[in-house]
Amino acid sequence: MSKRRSFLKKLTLSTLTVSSISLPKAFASAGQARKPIVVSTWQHGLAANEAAWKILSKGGSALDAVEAGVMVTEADESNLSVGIGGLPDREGHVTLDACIMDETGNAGAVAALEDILHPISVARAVMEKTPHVMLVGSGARQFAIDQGFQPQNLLTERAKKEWEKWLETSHYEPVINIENHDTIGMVALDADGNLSGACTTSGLAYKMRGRVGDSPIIGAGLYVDNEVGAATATGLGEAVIKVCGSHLIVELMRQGLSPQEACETAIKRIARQKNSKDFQIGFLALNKKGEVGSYSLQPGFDYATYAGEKNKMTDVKSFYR
Ligand code: SD4
Repeated sequence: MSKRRSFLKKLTLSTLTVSSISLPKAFASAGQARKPIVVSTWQHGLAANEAAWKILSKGGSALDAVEAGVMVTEADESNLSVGIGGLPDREGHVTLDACIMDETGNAGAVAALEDILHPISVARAVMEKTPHVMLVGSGARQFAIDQGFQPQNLLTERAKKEWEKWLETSHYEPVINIENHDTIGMVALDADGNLSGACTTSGLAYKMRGRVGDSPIIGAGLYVDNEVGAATATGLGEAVIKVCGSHLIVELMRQGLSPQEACETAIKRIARQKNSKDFQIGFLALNKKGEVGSYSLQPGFDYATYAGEKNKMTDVKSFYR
């Protein structure tokens, strides 16, 4: 028998022997992923996670879960930075950005979309029904209407009043933490071990007309690689775009970093940017094993995790104190 064949024979035998012995529990579970699990940014992540969990806990897909999850935030008028009720641009238009990625690496996005309540569902339609990844502005709006989405006014009385107050000075400064109302980024691992993610926002309040942040940009506000993990971002989009933040984190995880180490490395990269003391960035990452990591530039960022029986908030450590 050749050396190689005898080696293979031994290997098969030893494999058989090991698998026929019952292993201690801890050993047997080593290597098993913590799933299903869903994580999402900020306090509003709790309600979003509830909707996602309804799907995940019944064995549904991570893709369906993240879409349903962030739709809760999009429809919440009390939230001033996602969907209806979002603060408008400086000309008074509510313009929405969103993207979604599935476990096959497919992606869809909309940017500067107006009058449509659920940009995440339009992003999903772009992914599933067009040969493109991203539609913007009036083209995105027209596509949504063609798909049966009903146009409606998204500028609430409250947001309009805030904008009118802002107009008195027209002083523009991206606020560090918008009192826990912020972009929702959500990533999930389903019972089948598949990852997906979604990210949706009305962007920075009083931005220039036409400004697009990181949230709808694949690789910036969100990235999913089903072999490795997923990441999402919140905060000053310009800073995230410049380092391809979410893609950077997924690539760092591919090289062996934990989600926590990857988020910290990406934040440290951003901390080198000019004026990094004056803005906020928060990253949230989940790997294939269901391990979660998060890190922010400034204090004040938190995220929600639903796994097992619990849906809970976690405060995030930051680079600056
Ligand atoms: C943006 N990243 O448009 C989004 C908004 C956000 O804190 O997360 N604000 O830049």
